[in-house]
Amino acid sequence: MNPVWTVVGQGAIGLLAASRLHLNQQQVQLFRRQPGPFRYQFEQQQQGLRQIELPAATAPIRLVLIPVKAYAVLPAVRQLLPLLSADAQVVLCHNGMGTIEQVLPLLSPAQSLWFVSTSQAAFKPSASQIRHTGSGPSYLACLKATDALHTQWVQSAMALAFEPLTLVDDITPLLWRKLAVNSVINPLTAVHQIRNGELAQPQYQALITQLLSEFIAVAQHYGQAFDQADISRLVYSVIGNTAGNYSSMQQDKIHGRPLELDAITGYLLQRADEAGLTLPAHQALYQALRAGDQSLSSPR
Ligand code: KPL
Repeated sequence: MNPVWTVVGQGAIGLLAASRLHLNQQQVQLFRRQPGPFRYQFEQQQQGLRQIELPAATAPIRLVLIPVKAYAVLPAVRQLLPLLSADAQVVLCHNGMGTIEQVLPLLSPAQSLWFVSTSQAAFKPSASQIRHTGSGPSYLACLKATDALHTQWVQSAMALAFEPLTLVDDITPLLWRKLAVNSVINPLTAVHQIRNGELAQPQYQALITQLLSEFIAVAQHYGQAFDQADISRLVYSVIGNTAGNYSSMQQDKIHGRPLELDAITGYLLQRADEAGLTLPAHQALYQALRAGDQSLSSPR
């Protein structure tokens, strides 16, 4: 019998992962605020629609994927702690940085922590519909050693949930790389309320260049070397590959939900502050989004 996976919440990436696990004959339960099973429609790329029903989670929880927004990670972990088994494997998956340091000290000696950084894209047209909208590489790293059996369970399940998945020893450089992408695309699309592809327009070019050079200065201070041309190519390739999509921050803003700003732009500003650096372009985006300020909404 396969071990049971618990997926926290009912966000787009979480339901994508839960659906793929379920369709690959894994046992999956959902840890949500609402009681009872959750029934939804899953639209896979080129594979049509599937109706899926997943049961509500029951304790003890041994294998748990927490694909919630960065600001919700700590509250979710605190809520889960009394329900976790002594050997629980906790997998985080979100944009931005800063949660690993917060969660690690909360786990007991035999519990382990993992992180998945993904470029899979999913969209919820309604509360009970989930659409897989884009595929891309994902990376998995173990942040706290565990035994061979638990390693095998986590690695094989995450490969099903996030395929194509690569196992890495050190997730930090990849998290910085993703931070570069998210710290440009997410706040800009949220401030201007545009699709990702609009950022390829020439009027955004100078600002994107400045955001990236500010990012590179901070990353370098923390031992992460990035080349401007290289990172710029990466950001423009994501802009091109996700041209028709709205970023998660644009969606959160338009629906009046909290923004992942503190784990993305805020994280960068905090690290810059500690390093004695100033980041005027990131600071301006941060302030515009914090204040709900629309003054940057016309770049022309
Ligand atoms: O990760 C994303 C997000 O929307 O959060 C990007 C890469 C910007 C794709 O939209």
